[in-house]
This record gives sequence, C-alpha cells and structure tokens, in this order.
Amino acid sequence: MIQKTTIWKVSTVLLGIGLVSVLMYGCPSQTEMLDTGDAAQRVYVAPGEYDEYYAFLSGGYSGQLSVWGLPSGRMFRNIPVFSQDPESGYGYSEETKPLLMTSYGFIPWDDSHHPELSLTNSMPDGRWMFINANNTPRVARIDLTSFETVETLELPNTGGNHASTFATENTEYIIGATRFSIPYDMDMDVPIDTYSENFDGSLSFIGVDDETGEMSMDFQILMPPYHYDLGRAGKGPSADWVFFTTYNTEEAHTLLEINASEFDKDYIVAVNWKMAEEYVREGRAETVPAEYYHNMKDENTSVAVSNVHDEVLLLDPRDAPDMIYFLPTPKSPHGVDIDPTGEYIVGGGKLATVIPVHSFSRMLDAIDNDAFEEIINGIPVLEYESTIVGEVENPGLGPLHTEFDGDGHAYTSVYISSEIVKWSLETFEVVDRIDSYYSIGHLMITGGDTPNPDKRYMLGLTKTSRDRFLPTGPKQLHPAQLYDISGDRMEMLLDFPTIGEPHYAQAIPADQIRDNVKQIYDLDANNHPHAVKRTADARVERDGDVVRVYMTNIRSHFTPDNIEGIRVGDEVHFHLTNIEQDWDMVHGFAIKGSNSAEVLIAPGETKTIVWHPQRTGIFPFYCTAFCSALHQEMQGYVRVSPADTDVPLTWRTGED
Ligand SMILES: [Cu+2]
Repeated sequence: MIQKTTIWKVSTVLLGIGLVSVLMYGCPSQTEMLDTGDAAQRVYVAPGEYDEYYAFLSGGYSGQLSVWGLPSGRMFRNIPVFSQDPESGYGYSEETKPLLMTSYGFIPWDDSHHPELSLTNSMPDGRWMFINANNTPRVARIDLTSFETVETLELPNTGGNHASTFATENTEYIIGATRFSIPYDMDMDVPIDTYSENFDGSLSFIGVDDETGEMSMDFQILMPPYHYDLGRAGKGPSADWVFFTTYNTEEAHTLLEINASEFDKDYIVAVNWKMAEEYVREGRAETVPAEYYHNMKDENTSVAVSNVHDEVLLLDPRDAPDMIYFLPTPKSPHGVDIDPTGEYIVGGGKLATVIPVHSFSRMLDAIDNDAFEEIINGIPVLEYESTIVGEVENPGLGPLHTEFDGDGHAYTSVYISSEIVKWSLETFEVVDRIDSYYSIGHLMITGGDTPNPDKRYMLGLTKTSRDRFLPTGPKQLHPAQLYDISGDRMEMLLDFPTIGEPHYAQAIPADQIRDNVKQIYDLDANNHPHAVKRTADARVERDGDVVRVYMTNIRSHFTPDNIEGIRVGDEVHFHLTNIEQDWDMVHGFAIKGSNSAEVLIAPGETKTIVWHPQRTGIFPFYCTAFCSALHQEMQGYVRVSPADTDVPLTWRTGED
C-alpha cells in the first residue's frame, strides 16, 4: 500500500513537471535551419584532406573511447580501454590482459564515461587522455602517440567512479569520487538500513607523474555518505581548487527517485587540493587497508604488468581545517563547470528551475567571514547567498552541463526540454536556444572547458535518436550533433551516429597531436622477452606442457608455418613478432578452435595468444589482416597429437 502511494507520488511529480514544461516553454523552439548547402560546406572535408580537430567520445557501456574528426564527423578509431576488443585483440593478448585486472578479478567489460586530455597551464597538451570506468571504479591513461591504453588504476573504497576523470591545471592530479556511498571498511557486511552509521563517501586524488604519466593513488578524502556526481578543476585564480557535485544529501538508500529529491539544495564540494596535498605530506592522513590493482604497460618490454596495493592514505576533513567547503546548490546538481576566467562555478541542478552560478571570489570572502550555515563532519557549509552571484532564469527543464565560448557566454545542455541554452555571463540571461535531437546529456565546445576556448564548434551528445535515422530495431543509436557557435546564434550543422553511448567528449586541434603519432614500433627497441627479430631465430620450445612458438610475421609468411608434436592438453603460447618496419603493415593471427579470438600485431610489435588444443587433428592458422596480394597464402598448420604421443616437436618453413 505504501509502495503504491509512493509510485503515485512519483507519477504526479513527473506529470507536474511535464505540465509545467508545456506551460513554461510551450512548443519547442524552432531550430535555426541553415541553408543545407551552406551547412554541408562547413562540415565538408574533401577526400584526402584532414579534419581540424580530433574529438574523443567516450563509449559509455561499450567501455571504449572513439576518435572522430571534426567538423566532418568521420570516425577514425575505436580505442579499447575497459573492454576486450574483438578488432585488435586488446584484452585477449597476454600483453594486454593485465590492463583489465582488478581486485574483483579479470573484468572484460565496463562502462566508460568522461575522457579528459592531459593539461599544461589548464590547456590540453596532447600527451595523454584519461577516462574513467564507472562500474568497477578505475581510471585509465591512453598514450596519444600510439592511441593505446597503457595504464589502468583501480580506485579503492569507491562505489562507482562517475565524477572522473578531470585534471588539475598541470595534470598534477586526476580526480575521482564515489558515486554511491558504501561502507569504507573493505567487504563490510552490514544491513543496508544502517546506511547513515556505516556508509561513507570518498573523493580520490590520483597523482600523475609529469614525465611518464604514470598514475598513483595519492590520497582520498573521507566524506559524508552522499552521492558524488561530477567534478571539475578550477583554473586561473581557482586553479588550486577542485569542485564536485553531490546528490542524495538526504542519505536515502531506497527509492532514490523520491527520497533523494526531498531537499531544495544539495551541495557543490570545493576542495583546496594544494592544501590537502600539504596536509597529506605533513602526515595528517591515516593509512587504511585497501585492495586495488595498478596495471601498466612496461615501456621496455611492452607487456602490461599488474601490481596489487593494500593500503591508501585517507584524510578526514576534521583533521584538515580550511581545506574543504560545501556550497549549497539547487537541486540534485549534475554538472559543475568553471568558466574560462576561473571565477564562475556553474551548477547543473537537474531538478532546479534556475542555473545557479557561484562566484569563486565571493566564496573566498565567505570563508574569510565565516559565513557558515553549519558544519558537517568537519566541512563548513557556506551560506547560499554568500557565494551565489546569479541564477539564470527560464533555462529550460533539466539543465545538466555547461561549457563556454570565451566570449562571455555559457552553453548549457538541458535534458528534459531537449535543448541547448546560451546565456550571458554578464547578465545571466538566456540569449539563444536551440533544439537538440533528442534529450541531450553532455555537450562539448572545442576548448570549452579551458581558459581559452575556440569559439568554433559545439558537439551535443544526445540520448535518443527516434526519427532521425533509418531505424534498426527497437534500440536506437545515440547520436552526436555538431553546431557552429562562431556567430551570435547557434546553428546546427550535422547529425551523426556514434558508438555506444557517449557521456562526454574532448577535442583538441589536430596539429597538436598529428605529428607526434607513432607509425611503427621500432624493432630494435623491442625488448619483449619473447620477441624474435630475425626469421632465422624463429623456433618452438617445449617446457613440460607449455609450448612456446617464437614466430615472425612478414609479407607474406609466418615462420614457422608447419608445427608438429603439439599434444592435447598443452598450453601453446604463440609469440608473434611483426618484423615489418613500414607504416600500416599490420598482421593478424587466428587459429582454429582458439577461444582467444585473434590478435593484430603492429609493425615492430610482439603479441602473444595462448591456445589450449583440446582435440587431435590438423589446425590451420592464418593472417587475419589483408596485408599483401598474397595475403591469402599467409597461413600454416599445426598438427595436434594425443597427450601420450611420441611425435617429436618439429617446425619448419619451406624445407622438405
Ligand atoms: Cu599478413
């Protein structure tokens, strides 16, 4: 009975919202329709020409990161990060499998959300890309010379890492936070209704080595058991600070749709990370047990290696004064975004009727004046009026994320009324609005989260496509829409399909990356322990049940290509070295009955597939990448004999 009443309440609330939206907003605004020839010209990149920007779109539930050109909307590559990849063999090859290791074992698939380019002076420097795994909390680093995932780091004491990845001004830290509060003590088995006593929140500060990019779990901050949604680092005057949004300050653990929407305001958390770092260096953090994996590709061997850590530094705000504050913000805010000057902190109150804008300088004054409403677990709550500097009226229904054009305007995606609103950072008034198709989540402006945006393009990442494309079954794709924002009015240029469900994107001028992109792996620098660099060194070795095939690949043969003396029950390691040194001369390897799929090997690289032959017989293997006119001839055979066979181990290529 109670449940039914509650469900009624939800429906009434939603009906109310719908009604209000119709009354307030009437029909959706008319899309500014460009002359289609004009729009086509603005996105047209002639065959053989390059795009101006690389754009990186998260894959959402595909766990990947895809790379696109702007303005053309052409896809270049899908980079596997938190998921095995049936195209490249990432997560199947022995060299890459450790990157998917966690304290919960090998996880072949996760949910990737927010890509972040590494920063120097708050500007993208084109070195690395970071992205979070939302489900089993992790962050990953992608090397932008190879466009490959080279490192993953698990976040302990975290239940869902959504507020990640966002970088401080010189990538000193990548931040993360628990989306769902959970008991901080590992594996704690308690009734869920002891939420308030036993559950905690946490913020994570992941250090990044300036030279190598290597990440480390530097410290965490203990937080009240709220939910932490998104984050951003400050810039300019606010560069020493990072900001997170909270929801569920009600501390509900059931029916959150209602129970986490009771309060008028939740909080934006402001953390002085430099001060936090000092406190940690002074020894104010406590060492607490934790179990988490750190996996990284070894630069020398190119083999990823896992390390397990068993403790983490935890800073309690009660032991760290003047470091962290709550800014009351209506209502269950989602995005928190900092304008190019570093002065404005914009909340995306997804249930709020206004877009609240806090002032960083007023925040500092409020702290100086002790303008506190209360103190929660050592964290002062600043008075709303003391920090707020504007409320954007009539912003549409369900504001989520904001980026900036560097020309005095902010652009906020609005989910329920399915539009983007452009508003002035001077008057806090809406100056333009445009429909999105449909139900927009994040938006991204070229450089729109930096101190120096390019007032060029805006990409809207929408949740449903409905009637926009040829239908392909009940599930619709999640499209991206490209807008020109160089003029006074926003203009839609292009609508294109994406991979998975992009939750955020980052873009960088192509010339910051293009010339640094690797074309081959240098064979001389290949220090893989099982590499063979000359066909003459190719061989097969047996050690008990383990057989190692040291095989070279070059147009158009494998060496060796006939192998006999393999036994049922063996564990066969195919160590494949592509000894080509030409760009794009990729070979692949697949053998019948292998459950490891196939693997692609770039020029100069060594990759390993493990095969467990379960039956006797002749097993063909072949190159899966079309590499030459005689690609079809790039093949071989393995003979598998019974476990007790006396067939000797032999291998050859071409000899009688
Ligand atoms: Cu080939």
